[in-house]
Amino acid sequence: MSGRIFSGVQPTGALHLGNYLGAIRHWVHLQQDYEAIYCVVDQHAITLPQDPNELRGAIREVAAALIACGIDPDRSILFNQSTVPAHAQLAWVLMCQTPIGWLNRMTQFKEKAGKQRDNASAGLYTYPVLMSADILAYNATHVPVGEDQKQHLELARDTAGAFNRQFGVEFFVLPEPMILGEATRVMSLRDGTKKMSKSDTSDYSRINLTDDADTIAQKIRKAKSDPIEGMSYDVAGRPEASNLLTIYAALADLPRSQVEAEFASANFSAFKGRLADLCVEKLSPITTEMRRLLADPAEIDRILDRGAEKADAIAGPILRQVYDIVGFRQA
Ligand code: AQP
Repeated sequence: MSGRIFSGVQPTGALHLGNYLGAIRHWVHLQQDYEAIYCVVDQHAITLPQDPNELRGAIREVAAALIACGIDPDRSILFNQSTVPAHAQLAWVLMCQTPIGWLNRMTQFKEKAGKQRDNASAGLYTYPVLMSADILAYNATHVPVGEDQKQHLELARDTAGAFNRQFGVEFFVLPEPMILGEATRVMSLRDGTKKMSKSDTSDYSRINLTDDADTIAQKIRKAKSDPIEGMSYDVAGRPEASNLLTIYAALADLPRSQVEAEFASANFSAFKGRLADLCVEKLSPITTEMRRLLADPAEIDRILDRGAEKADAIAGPILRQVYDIVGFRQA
């Protein structure tokens, strides 16, 4: 084994192509070489308001999606965050090592809080510290994420370093980000300058792993295009064309330059047809397997419970050592 990886995904809605290409499909490959811990981060989800019944459903749905994508719960640890208390407990200790100035620099808070910053929850503001705790609770060596999480990963490294310095220990490993593949930042189908996101109000902005073939084809047909002849990669000048070429390359497992050359003289609509076919070919087995798994929610719960036990067996002792280092008396 080359190390221990931790990564998480929020149950804030159906997973989309950005989650899949930017993160999850790499998680599947990494299971072979790393001790892998994958978490449905439900405590992160409530940093924005969630309907309790929808949240319960989304936790199972995301777990089913991960398994359907190829995460093997017998090989990797798969669980939901709130069932392992060390995450929230360690977050408090780390919160006390994290200067407010570091949190003030986090761009995701600014984007998500928008103009209503004073009304945003303290949870949304301190979210990156909980993410640091998620990783450090396992002393994970590597964290595979999409580009959007890079800044939070740097904070996790800074927080680990601050703790080690404050207590004069070499306790926390500084986790390395792993930002892999061609599609590290998949953009919205409606606006090539915005990240594809679960919380975008337009369902046409993303391909969900739950979409059927007709919906996928329709969303790709309606994706924003531009009037320039042929397909070419130029992020600044042609963000939408560049995004679709990147998606194609990632799904086909081809270098982007090869895809660009292949479609250099194709018009947008011909290219979209080919992309839709490829998307359906790659995603429909996942959707079918997800539906099969979701027909037995009790089995998903059993998988998550088994994962939580294994996660707790790693994180519990690490938390107790942290408590000892900071000077807490333990029962
Ligand atoms: N558009 C994306 N392109 C590449 N990677 C992405 N990821 C998310 N969006 C893209 C990566 O997917 C993993 C899980 O993400 P998450 O759901 O926990 O959080 P997120 O980054 O906040 O994703 P969303 O879809 O934007 O969710 P909401 O709208 O709820 O905030 C992470 O590794 C992430 O980098």
